[in-house]
Amino acid sequence: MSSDGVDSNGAEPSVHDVVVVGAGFAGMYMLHKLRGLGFDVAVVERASGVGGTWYWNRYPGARCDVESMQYSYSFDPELEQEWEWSERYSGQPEILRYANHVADRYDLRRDIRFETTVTQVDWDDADNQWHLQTDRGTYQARFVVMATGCLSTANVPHFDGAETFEGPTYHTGRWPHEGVDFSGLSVGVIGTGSSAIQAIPVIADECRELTVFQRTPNYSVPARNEPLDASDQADWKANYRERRARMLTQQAAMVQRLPDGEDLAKEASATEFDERMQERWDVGGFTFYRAYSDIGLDAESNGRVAEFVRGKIAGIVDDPETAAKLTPHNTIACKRPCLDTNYYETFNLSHVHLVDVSETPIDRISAAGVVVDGQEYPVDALVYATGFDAMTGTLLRMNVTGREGARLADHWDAGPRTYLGLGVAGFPNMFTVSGPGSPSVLTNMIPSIEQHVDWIARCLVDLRERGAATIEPEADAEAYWVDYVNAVANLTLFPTCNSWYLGANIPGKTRVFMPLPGFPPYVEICEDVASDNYRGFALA
Ligand code: N01
Repeated sequence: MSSDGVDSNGAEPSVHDVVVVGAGFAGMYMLHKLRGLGFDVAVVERASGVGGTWYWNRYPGARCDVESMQYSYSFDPELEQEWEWSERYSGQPEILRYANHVADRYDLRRDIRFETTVTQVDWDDADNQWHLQTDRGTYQARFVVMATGCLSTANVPHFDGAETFEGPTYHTGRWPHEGVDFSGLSVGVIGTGSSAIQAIPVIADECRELTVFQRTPNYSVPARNEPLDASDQADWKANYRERRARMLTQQAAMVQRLPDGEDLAKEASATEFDERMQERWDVGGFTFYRAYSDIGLDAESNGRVAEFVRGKIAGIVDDPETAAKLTPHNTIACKRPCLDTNYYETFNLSHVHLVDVSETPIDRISAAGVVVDGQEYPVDALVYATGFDAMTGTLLRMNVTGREGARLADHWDAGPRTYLGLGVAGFPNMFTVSGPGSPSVLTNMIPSIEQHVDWIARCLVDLRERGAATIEPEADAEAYWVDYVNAVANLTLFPTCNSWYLGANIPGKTRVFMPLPGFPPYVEICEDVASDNYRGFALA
């Protein structure tokens, strides 16, 4: 960028009040909200359509594990009433249709520049503006909102020889739009996280042979998906305000089908414990993990619940050796809990094979398959269900620099540092929606997104009314918040396993717990900060 604001191609930058990066559920609502408040907003989006995570994750079986009536926007009662969901948990195509409906209904597309990837984001102290470079021109704005999603940069682990593989390879998070026909093929799947657990039963239905390469076995609970009962949907719609309000009082911003248990798992009698867990296993969904109040907090209680699921695996999987390989021994619900439809059952099919790569990792990929411990497992197509560089990957890849050219990558060298998961010291007028340090991925994402967007919008209006040009977290407030998030996480069992919450899935990534457990107290703090003259932020 030259001093006269002209980019290297000689084109004038596109100048706005706010540039929003990303047109998923966060970016779309941010645009709609700020537009309604009179701001000039441009959204840049690397995909060719809206929907964010639901645009990219088109793998077979992709489905939300938050129930449909709760995984939707609440900001417009008319939208709530007019949209009809068809299943208890919506599949990816239906959620993407909903995202497109929202984009059309609120005429969002006219302010979204699709197929535009941000390559550099620089704050200029001289003009108090952000300057964004993209592969399709430059942008300039006083404010930038990173609505880039928590799971938007695919993790493709390095395997020697991967480039020599002669068949097609896919990553679950970048699935081809036209779909993939696996019929008659031998397919390999690497990974057994949420994406794989959903994809494996569906791919197994279609392909000739399926070989799953598992590094860590995973706990999974039945989702019990089913067509959404019309009277259930009507009941939700008739009571939406009260239900939405109740969702916001819950730790994960969603209500469950059964009331939360308030007692301790470790104190329950064997009969009472088994009956309660069985009831929740039969109902399906995350209510399973709310059976007792201490499942995520107390190792002994957690161990009882883990043992219950281990018993289920042993009961479902016919071959004892396969059952043993599929059986996890780590803390349950320490990694992101998975919900499934026939996951463990799939391993009873004679054409489905499980290869344990926990002790002998994948040696390499050959032209014809995957090599483990010197043995080649031939596959025609290979699916990487290997997850994401979560929460920080996308932000860091945009080469953000703040005051005096300080790099976000340096500021976050020892793990992400934010205040409230909303702002970063030294990076004025930059907001992160569902950023590290906020409840984000530990919650139902849409209410979390709405809370952040509403907070940011209120903040921008307040700044406009006060005539303030900049807002940024104070270094002390940020340091306090990083300690606070760590202290809260350390009260739980979350830090006891290797999860992407900790960055443990990416070689070399600093191990630090990134999201903040507990939605309601967090919302209260955000409200309090805003009402208390944006305590912890410097305004100028
Ligand atoms: O990714 P993951 P995901 N060699 O990181 C394995 C959300 N989501 O895409 O556990 C061999 O969970 C890795 O092994 P290990 C949800 O928040 C939601 O499945 O690290 N294996 C693991 O098994 C979820 O948590 C929904 O030892 C390797 C797998 O790959 C998040 O997205 C659906 C490996 C990655 O699992 C991410 O889920 C889907 C290697 N070198 C996703 N590297 C719903 O709403 C990695 N692995 C339902």
